[in-house]
Amino acid sequence: MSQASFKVGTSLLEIVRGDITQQDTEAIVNAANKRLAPGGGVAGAIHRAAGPELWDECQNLDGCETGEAKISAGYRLKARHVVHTVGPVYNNTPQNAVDLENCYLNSLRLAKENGIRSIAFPAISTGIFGYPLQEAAEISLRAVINFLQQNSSPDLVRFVLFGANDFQVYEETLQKIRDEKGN
Ligand code: AR6
Repeated sequence: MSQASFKVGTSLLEIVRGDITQQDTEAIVNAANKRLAPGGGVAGAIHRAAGPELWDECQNLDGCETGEAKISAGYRLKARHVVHTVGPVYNNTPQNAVDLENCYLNSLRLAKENGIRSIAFPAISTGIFGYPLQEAAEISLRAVINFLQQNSSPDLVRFVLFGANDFQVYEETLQKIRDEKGN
């Protein structure tokens, strides 16, 4: 089954295999570029599914720095909001991990500030930006788990993995972290 879930504090952490543009969470996260322009990968898919109004709004958001997050409406998506965050371009320096963790934490903070109760993330930076999947899985899962242990919202955080291999890596990494924590 391409789905796994586990309770963290009062919230639910899910990993699923699927397409982020089809998620019915209140917000989906876009693995964006600094201009918040449509681009390829997840960003291109989200802009296509949301319609041209999304790019119109993004042009007024004043861009986004690496590790930071901005919020917009979702337009034709099922999700009411898109949280745009810019992952690091992988170059194997320690700053990469800090930036990637900040993408998740700043997206979650912005969601919380906006009263968003459910949010879906893609595997930020692991496509065009070249972040090794295993390392990215570990950083992103730990960031979300730590956030949910310290905050009572959002109620649901879902990782949406596009490929079977990506899902498997996330599933195994989540299991490893749970074993370490003894649950
Ligand atoms: N749903 C879920 N995951 C997806 C989908 C989808 N519809 N499509 C691709 N993925 P990427 P990055 C996975 O390259 O590495 C853009 O041009 C994909 O398999 O979208 O952060 C932006 O404008 C991979 O695992 O994002 C930036 O310039 C993951 O999503 C740049 O690419 C991220 O791949 C950002 O690169």
